[in-house]
Amino acid sequence: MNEQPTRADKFSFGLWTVGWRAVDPFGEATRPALDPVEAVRRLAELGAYGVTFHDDDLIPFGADDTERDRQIRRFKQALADTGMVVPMATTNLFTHPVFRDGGLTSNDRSVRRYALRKVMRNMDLAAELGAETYVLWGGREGSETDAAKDVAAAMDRYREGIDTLAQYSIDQGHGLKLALEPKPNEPRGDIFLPTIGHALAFISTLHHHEMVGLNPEVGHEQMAGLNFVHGIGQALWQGKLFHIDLNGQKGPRYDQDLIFGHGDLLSAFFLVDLLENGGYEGPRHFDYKPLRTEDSDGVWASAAANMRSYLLLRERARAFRADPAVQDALAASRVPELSVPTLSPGETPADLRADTSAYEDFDPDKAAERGYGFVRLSQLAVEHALGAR
Ligand code: GLT
Ligand code: MN
Ligand code: MN
Repeated sequence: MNEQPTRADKFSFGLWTVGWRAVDPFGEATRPALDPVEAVRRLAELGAYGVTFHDDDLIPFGADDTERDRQIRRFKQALADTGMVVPMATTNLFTHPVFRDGGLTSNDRSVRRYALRKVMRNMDLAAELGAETYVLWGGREGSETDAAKDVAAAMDRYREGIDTLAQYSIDQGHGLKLALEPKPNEPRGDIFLPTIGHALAFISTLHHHEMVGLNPEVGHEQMAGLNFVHGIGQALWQGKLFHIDLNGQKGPRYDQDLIFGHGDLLSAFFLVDLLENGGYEGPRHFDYKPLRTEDSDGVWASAAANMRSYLLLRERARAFRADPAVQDALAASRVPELSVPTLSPGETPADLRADTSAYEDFDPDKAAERGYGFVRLSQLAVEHALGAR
C-alpha cells in the first residue's frame, strides 16, 4: 500500500505523545524536551491534520502572563504556517502535587474550586483556537483505599463539576462539547468512571447530558479486560462517541500506550472497520507513547507508524467488506438478520403472546441444529487482516 496520510484522514496527535520524554517510575528521561512548535511542524509534514494539548503541555505550569502570551503566540503562528488545526484540548489535573487526591473530586474543596478554574482557563484558549471538543480524563479522580472516599459524594461532586463546565461553555458561547475519558486505574489505584459503561451511565444523570460524551481509549478498556470494539459500538449507538484515543495495549497490565496496531491487531482491524462504517466522523486521534528505547528519529518513525497502521487497516477493512465471499458468509451467518426487528410492524406484546408459531409450534430442538458459520466468517476476517486475500 502506497497511500500516504492526508488532511482528509483527520489524523491528530497530543503534544504530550511525541513530546513524551520517557520518564517512567523507574527511570529518568531518555529524550530531550520537544518544542511544541517543532511538534506541530513535524506532524504536519508527516500528514497529520491536527494537534491537541493539555494547558501545561503548551504553557509550563506557573508561567507568568508574558510567558503564557509568548507561547500562545508562537503556537498560533505554527498553526498558521502549517494549516494544522486544534480539534480538541484538555487540562492537566494530575501532575502537580496539589492534585494528589484529584481535581474535581478532591476531598479538599479549595482544590476542587482551583481545578474548575484551571479547566475554564484552558477552555477559553481551546475555544479561541477553534477546538470543538474538550476532554476530561480524571486520572487522579479516585483512591487507593476505600476508606478515603464517600463514593456517592464523589459522584455528586463529579457531576457538579461537569455540569458547571458545560454551563460555562454555554455561557461563554464557546460551543465546546465535553468528552469524558474512562480509565480503570493508574495513576490512582482505582479511578472513578473506570469504563465506557460507567461513564455512559454517569452522563445520563447530568443536567447538560446532551453536550457530554466520551473520549474512549483503546488501551484503557483493554486494561480492564473489556472488548473495545463492543464499547465503541455502544458509544456510537448512544450518540456519545465525541472523540477517540487510538493506541495499542497487550491485555490487562499497566497502561502501555503502544502504537496503534501494535497491541491487539485483530481488534484494531475490527475497530477501524467500525469507525469507517459506523458513522464516526471525528478526528482519528493517537494517544500513544513512543517507546522509551527510541531517540528522536524513533519518535517521528512512531508517529508515522500510527497513521500507517490505520491506513493499512482501513484498506484491509474495505477489502473485507468488498469481498463477495465475505458478503456470502455474512448472509450465511445471518448477520443482516439481526437488523430485522423481533416484532413485526404494529405487533403488540399480546399479538406475540397469541402467535403460536413463535412458541407452541416452534421447535427449539430443530432451531438448535443449525450452526451459525462464524468460524468461516472470522477466518475470512483474519485472512483479510493478514493481506492473504
Ligand atoms: C494522559 C493520559 C491519557 C489522556 C490524556 C488527556 S493525559 O497522558 O494517559 O490517556 O488521554 O488528559
Ligand atoms: Mn493510556
Ligand atoms: Mn488518552
